[in-house]
Amino acid sequence: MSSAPSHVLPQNQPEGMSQLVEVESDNPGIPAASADPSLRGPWLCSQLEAGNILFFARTPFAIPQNDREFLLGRTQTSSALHKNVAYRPAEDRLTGLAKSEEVEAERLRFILKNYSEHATQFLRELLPPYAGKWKLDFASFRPLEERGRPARLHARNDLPHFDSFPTRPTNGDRILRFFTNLNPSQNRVWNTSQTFEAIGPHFAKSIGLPRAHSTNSFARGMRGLAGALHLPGANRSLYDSFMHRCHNAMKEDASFRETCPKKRWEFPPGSSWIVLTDCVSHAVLEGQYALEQTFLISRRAMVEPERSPIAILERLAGYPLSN
Ligand SMILES: O=C(O)CCC(=O)C(=O)O
Ligand SMILES: [Fe+2]
Repeated sequence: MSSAPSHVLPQNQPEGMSQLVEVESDNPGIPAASADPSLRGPWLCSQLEAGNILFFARTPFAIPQNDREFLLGRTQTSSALHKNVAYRPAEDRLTGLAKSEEVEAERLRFILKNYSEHATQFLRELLPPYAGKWKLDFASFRPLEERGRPARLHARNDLPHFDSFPTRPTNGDRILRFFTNLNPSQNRVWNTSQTFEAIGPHFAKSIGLPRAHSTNSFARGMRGLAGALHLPGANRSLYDSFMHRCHNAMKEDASFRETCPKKRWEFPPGSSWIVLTDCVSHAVLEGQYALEQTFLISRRAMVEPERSPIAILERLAGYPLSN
């Protein structure tokens, strides 16, 4: 990895550049880990909330070798494993596969279910302040080479962005992702730039904060009706609409993406890492074959809630941005 250990602050670094926290029991940078294990979880949470990356040189739970072989495409028969696939834990089902791919879909569902369950159990133990205070979002398998992967501008993941999901508003809750590089020989390469704390206010100025919802009873009634009819975007809070516009603005802004300070990360084969991707501006540049599980963590579970994007934006706005 191209980084100093987490407890050494590099000199002359722009504000809000992510650092790597190597989570190993003998890392002397983790304070009091051995003396008082009850401090370890909150400390790791505070590192995530500061925009740092928790890094595991080896995935902290086993992924069976025959499952890896299957995912790497050595034993499949069709094209099912040649595209990104999402797994929805709440419904125990995959999306993104065709009917003809059913046999492989079944095996893939089983592997993603396992990954999802292991990641959940692992996070429960690693990060007690967040445990159970989350909504389990999707898991995904990412078999495509990221370098040069064609995508619409707003869907491009090789341009620095804060995550915001147009179809899953969080209402101020946090997006935490657990990634694993399954590739046996190739690193997964990311850039990160400054955190939301450092550059969110700049985007708030350039794209404008959302205007407060009107409190008159007609407008309230119309919003209630739109919600009851499940109209698209009806439940999207002011926070979500800002974060989505910010995500798009970052990708559209050629000067930002070219001139923003960048740190390059190389996640080796067999490693895992955890990031709050709504406050770490990130881009994936290279790599093929990754697994990922997303958690939507209650904003109320944060150990430093005032550092959350919603708190930063509400301080700027002077009014609530959640529903
Ligand atoms: O696949 C990756 O490594 C990260 C891509 C990304 O930015 C995302 O899924 O939001
Ligand atoms: Fe992303």
